Amino acid sequence: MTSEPGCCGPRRGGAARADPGNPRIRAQGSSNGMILIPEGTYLMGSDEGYQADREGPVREVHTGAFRIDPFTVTNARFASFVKATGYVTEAERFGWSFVFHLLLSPRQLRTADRAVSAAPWWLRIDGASWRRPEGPGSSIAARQRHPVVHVSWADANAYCAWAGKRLPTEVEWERAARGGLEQKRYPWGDELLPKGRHRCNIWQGTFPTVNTEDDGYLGTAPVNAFPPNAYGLYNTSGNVWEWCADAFDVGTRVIRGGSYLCHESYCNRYRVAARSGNTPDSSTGHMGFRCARDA
Ligand SMILES: [Ca+2]
Repeated sequence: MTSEPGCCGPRRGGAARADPGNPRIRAQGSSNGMILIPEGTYLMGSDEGYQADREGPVREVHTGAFRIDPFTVTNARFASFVKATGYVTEAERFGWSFVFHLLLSPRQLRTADRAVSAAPWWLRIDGASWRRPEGPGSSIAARQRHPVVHVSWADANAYCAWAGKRLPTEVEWERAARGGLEQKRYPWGDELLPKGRHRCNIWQGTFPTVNTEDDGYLGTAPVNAFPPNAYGLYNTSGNVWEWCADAFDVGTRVIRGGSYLCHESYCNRYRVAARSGNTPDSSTGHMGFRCARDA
């Protein structure tokens, strides 16, 4: 098993960008549809995974009561935010974002920049953004209920501020994702395929070249695909990485949950204790977010 730095989240790499110039955002929204997680303790982390990820040691942690969204933020919801505020995302201001190679056309593959030497399956695509997830000519028209992607940590925070919400802390995220189960590998238990059924959108086949799509999806799945965990949260394992509020390391923020690119042989970070990080200005086609709120 290998773990390359570009596997979970290729990084933008510090290029300068224009002044944001985004409007002041006025909070609105309500906690309708959010899930109340009561005050309590749970066993966080695991003793497996990659040492450098610092999943362990397993320890008891406490959270106050909080609310969390059952779904990651969809393209439709993000479009409402942009329409109401005129917000311009970091990917749009930089003028490009990272897209996975199998989602691109032969022409794009010939001409685009393979920007991450350790992970050549990530291409820097000019014009890729939440509106055009695979660059010019692509669209979210048929993906209204899919997670918004190509959003940076700052973009996620701007949306949350507008919605009157916030990003979950990592401790909150894992508590909610575990769904009340103690020290299970996945939000539904220890078996990846209970009764032979797929429970999340990850990778089947040979990474990064052949995806058999046994779970039904090559890229993102709708946010309500697959059954929820016992708390009612959907897709906390796989589909898209989810930004959390906390720092992961110096200069990076936590991402949790893994994505449609995770595979047992390569990057098994779709486990509920798994964690990674990315720089807050980075955006990719496999990172999104869900919102939380104080109870
Ligand atoms: Ca899949």
